[in-house]
Amino acid sequence: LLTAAHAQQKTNPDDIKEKMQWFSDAKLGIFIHWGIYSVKGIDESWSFHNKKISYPDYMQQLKGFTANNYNPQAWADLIKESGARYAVMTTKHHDGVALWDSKYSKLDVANSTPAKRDVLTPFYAALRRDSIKCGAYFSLIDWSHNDYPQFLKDSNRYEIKAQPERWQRFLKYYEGQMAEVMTKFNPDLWWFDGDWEHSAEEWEAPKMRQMLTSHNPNTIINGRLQGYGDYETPEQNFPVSRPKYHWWELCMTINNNWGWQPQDNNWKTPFEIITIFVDAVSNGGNLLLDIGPKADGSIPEEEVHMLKELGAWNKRNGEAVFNTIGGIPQGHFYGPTTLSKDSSTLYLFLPAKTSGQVMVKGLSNKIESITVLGNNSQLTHKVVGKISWSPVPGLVFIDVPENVHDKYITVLKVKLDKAVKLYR
Ligand code: H79
Repeated sequence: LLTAAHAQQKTNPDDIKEKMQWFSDAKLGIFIHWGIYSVKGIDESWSFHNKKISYPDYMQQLKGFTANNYNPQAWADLIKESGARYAVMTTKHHDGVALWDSKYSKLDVANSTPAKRDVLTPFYAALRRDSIKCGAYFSLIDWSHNDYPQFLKDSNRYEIKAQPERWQRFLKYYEGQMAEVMTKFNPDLWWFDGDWEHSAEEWEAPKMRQMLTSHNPNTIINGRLQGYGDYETPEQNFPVSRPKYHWWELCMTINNNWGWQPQDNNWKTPFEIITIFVDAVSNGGNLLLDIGPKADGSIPEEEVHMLKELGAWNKRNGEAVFNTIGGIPQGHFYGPTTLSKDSSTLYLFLPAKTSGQVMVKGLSNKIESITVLGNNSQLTHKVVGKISWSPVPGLVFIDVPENVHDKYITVLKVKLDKAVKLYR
C-alpha cells in the first residue's frame, strides 16, 4: 500500500535528521498484531468491515481474549534475540478495541475481556528493560465508535459536512485516546494506519503531529498521517528500486496475515525473510517484520523459530547490517550491498551459495582484505582488465570457496583503502 499521496512528505528531512538516527541504524523492527481477532483467528477488523462475520459475532471474541499465557518479558527477550531494535505493538486496530485501560471507552481489554488488565504497560516496560525502542501502532479509523462516519462497508452512518458536531465528538475521543497512549507509554515511534478514510484536514493531522512532538520532540511518526509523518512505510509489496524518500520501512508478514490465523501455513522461510531483509537494508530501508500472537498470549512456534534463526544469522552477520548505510548502486554487484558509515568497508551479500568467483565492477579503490563474516576466512581476489593508462578500474573477481557459506546468506567484508570510490 503505497500511494502517491503517501510519498508527499510535508516534513523537511534536514529538520528531523537527528531524531531519525536511531531509526536509520536500527534496520530491524518487530511488528505485533494482537487483539480480539486472534480469538477466532480471523482478519483483524476487516472481517466484520467486509461482512465475512457480523459485527456482534466479531465482538463475541471479547469473551475469549484471556491473555492467560502472556509473558511480556519473554516477548521482549525473543524480540531482543532476533536482533531487532524496535517493536511496534497494536495499541488499537480499526475495530476500536484498546489494549490499554482507556478512560474514554469501555471497549478495551481491561474492562471488556477476561484478560481484565492493560496488556501494554508490562510489555513496554519489558522492551525498555531490554533497550528496545517502543512503537505504538494506532489506528486513526475506529469502526466501533458511534460518531465515526464509516461503519460497515457500504453503510455510512453520516456525512461529516452534514453533521460536523458529530465529527467533532469523534475527534475529541480520538485525540483523547491518542493523548492517553502518549502520556502512558511515551512511544519512541508512532505507527498510524487508516489515514486514507479522511483528509489531513479532517484528521487534524498537523495538530496531532504538534501534540505528539511537543510532548516528545524525538518521537518518530510513520507516513500514514496524510503526509505529516517522518518516513514512508510500504506494506507487503517490496519496492523494486531504491525508494526516493529519506527514510523508509517495509512492513511484512511472515505468513499471509497480520494476526494469528490457524489455517494460514504459508510461512516464508528464513532464507526468504533474510533475503528480503538485506535487500531492504541494501536500499537504505528497514524491515518491520510482523508476528501474530494467539489470544492466550503465546507466540506461534513458526514465528518463534523465524525470530531465532534471524537472530542467529544476525549474530554471525549483523556487522554488515546494523549501523550501516545503504550500499553501492546496482550494476556494480549482482546482489545486495551495504557500506560502513565511513564508506571504507563494503559488504557484499551473496544472492545464492555461489562458489567459484563473484565480480565487482567499477571499484576504483585498492582492496586491503576480504573476509567472510561469521567464520573469518580470508578470500583471495584478482583484478582483470585494468589498462594502465585508463581511468577505468579493472574488474574485481573474488574467489569464494564452497566451504565458507552461511546457512542462509553469506556476507563478504571488503576492506577498502579509503571511502569507496566508484567509476560510473
Ligand atoms: O494492520 C494491518 C492491516 O490490517 C492494515 N495495515 C496493516 C499493517 C491494512 N489496512 N489497509 N490495508 C491493510 C490495505 C487496505 C487497502 C484498502 Fe483501500 C483500503 C483497499 C480499500 C480500502 C486504500 C484505500 C487503498 C485503496 C483504497
